[in-house]
Amino acid sequence: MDQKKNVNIRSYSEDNIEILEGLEAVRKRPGMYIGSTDSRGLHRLAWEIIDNSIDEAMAGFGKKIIVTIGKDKSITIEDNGRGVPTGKHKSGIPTPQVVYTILHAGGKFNSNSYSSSVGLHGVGASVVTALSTFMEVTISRDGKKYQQTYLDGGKIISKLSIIGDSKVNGTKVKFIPDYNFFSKSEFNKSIIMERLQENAFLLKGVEMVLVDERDNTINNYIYDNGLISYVEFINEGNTPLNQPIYFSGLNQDIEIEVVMQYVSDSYDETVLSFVNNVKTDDGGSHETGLRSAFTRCMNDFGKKYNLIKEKDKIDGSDYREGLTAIVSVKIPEKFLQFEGQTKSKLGTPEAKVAVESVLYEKLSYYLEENKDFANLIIGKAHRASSVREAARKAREEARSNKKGKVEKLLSGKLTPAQSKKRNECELFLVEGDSAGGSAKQGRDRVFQAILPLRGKVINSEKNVIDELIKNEEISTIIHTIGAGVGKEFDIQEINYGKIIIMTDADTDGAHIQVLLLTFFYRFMKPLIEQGHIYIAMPPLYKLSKGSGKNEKFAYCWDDNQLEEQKKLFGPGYIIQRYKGLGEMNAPQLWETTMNPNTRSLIKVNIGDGALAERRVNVLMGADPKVRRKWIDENVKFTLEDSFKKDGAE
Ligand code: 0RA
Repeated sequence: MDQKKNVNIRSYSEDNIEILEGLEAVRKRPGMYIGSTDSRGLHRLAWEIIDNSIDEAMAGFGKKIIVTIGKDKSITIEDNGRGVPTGKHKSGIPTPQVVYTILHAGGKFNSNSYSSSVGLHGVGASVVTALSTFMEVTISRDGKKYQQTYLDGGKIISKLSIIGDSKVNGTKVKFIPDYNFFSKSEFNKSIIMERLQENAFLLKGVEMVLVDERDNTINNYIYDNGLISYVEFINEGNTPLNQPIYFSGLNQDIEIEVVMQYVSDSYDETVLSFVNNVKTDDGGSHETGLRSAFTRCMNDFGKKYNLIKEKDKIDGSDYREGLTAIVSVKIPEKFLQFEGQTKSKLGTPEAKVAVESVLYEKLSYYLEENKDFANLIIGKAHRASSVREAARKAREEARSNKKGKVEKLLSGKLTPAQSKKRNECELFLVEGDSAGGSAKQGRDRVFQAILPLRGKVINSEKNVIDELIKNEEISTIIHTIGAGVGKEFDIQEINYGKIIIMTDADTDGAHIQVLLLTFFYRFMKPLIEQGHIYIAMPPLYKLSKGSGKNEKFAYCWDDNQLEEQKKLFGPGYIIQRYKGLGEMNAPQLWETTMNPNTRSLIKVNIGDGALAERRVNVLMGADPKVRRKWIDENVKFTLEDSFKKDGAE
């Protein structure tokens, strides 16, 4: 007995050395293991642990996953699956310790046929331990509750021990990231919420709960209709053209699910794809299969019933205007193949074939059974194709006499920059003529151009492209940027490296921001995707004290800053609250909001395509009731977060 114990202790200490060495590598170069050490990298830690619980649910064990963000900067992930096996691994070390402290041991540690923790994330749970000051694993199985804790990057302070009895099974992992490694020291509720909700859609009937102890909120997601609920969620706020169409099938060991729904008030195509329940942001072979089967089905039907003639120039994309589609595939590990820098593009060629053949067969049948629907979509495609053709012609015209005509059109509106280096140039879209005037005087004329916006920018969600172009403000913006619009937009041709929206810091200003962002999102999406759109941040207050030579003053961007400045200034200060840009004179506007050395800008980017899409839909879409409700529930969130704002620049 004693002897055996000794051996164990020895092997523990030996293993310790090896383990520490392994995890030390992660601590030396965290980026190599988790991609980056920004907010994304921090959240990767959570995904590593959450994916393991999701795998267990995908294998059919466990119906509930609870994620708790703690006040102590911890995060806890608890599932009610079978529990991590507690017996000894072949190395003699208890399995949980292997999984949570040995590098590369945990990439995949169950034998599910499908696994989310391979390929996309899947660096293993031990990487999380390596980058945490505290890691505690609690396992309930076989009537017992087991626990082990690791500190400061994987130091083992005690053996896996039984701490009590348990009638239920499950795994709970609590960790506190070592924030010294990360540039962000907080988990972001909305990022985690989006991810849990996404997983709840994909794991029909599994409940995902997010408890945030920092603000005492609980959100839970459970969808008995899975992907059908997902497509309805994305399209909420738009007018659906049809009930969601759902197909599923199996081909070459690949499980396929597809759901599709059209909306009548958007021309956009939204395709989301997933592999083993992990989103593939860059698409890949499963998406290719989907598009190809879809086009083929429509063309074949159209030709068969003489709805499409040989001369018609209908393109696959014409069929997909207004379509929201989700394709989710489950691929056995042996087929998995990912491409691209972020490994979020599916390579697996079998997936294209599988999706294509399942969808072609089922959709062809569906179209025969639902001829009205098929007619409707083919009619829509004809119109889309003629609009596309018209936009192409318009752009060619604009290009052939770009100089003279456009300059004339913009004279009196645009104050251009002198520099011909387009990348360096900045375009300020300024709310109102008076602020436009100050901006013109205050700017650096070498690289800053000013375009004042007078009337209301029209709501682009409700308008199709050819109507939009007729709106004067929108048309001026399109010509100023100079790169076309909609499908014909070509980012290579933009005249400005930065396009900066400068509005008053009030609700009207926020509204203009949302309208412009919606327009860019809908019709010049690459501008947002490639980080060309910014929001200027004028100060809210000016604090001053004394007069003449003794005057001192400071600008404040929020109430905290104001309070701090008040303390610094001592009694006798005067506060000016800026109600609009117009209250600042030209030098003030330059100094606070336009001078690259002193201003702050917010870079606009799209976090989650689907969510941004839906928020745009809800905010701008046709149904005012939905919009109203959503704004009431989320108003703060909306303005702060409807487009994720990156750190100030
Ligand atoms: C391997 C085998 C078994 C369960 C698990 C792994 C498992 C791992 C995790 C990670 C988080 N939650 C988890 N739940 C389960 C099954 C062993 C058996 O009971 O047959």
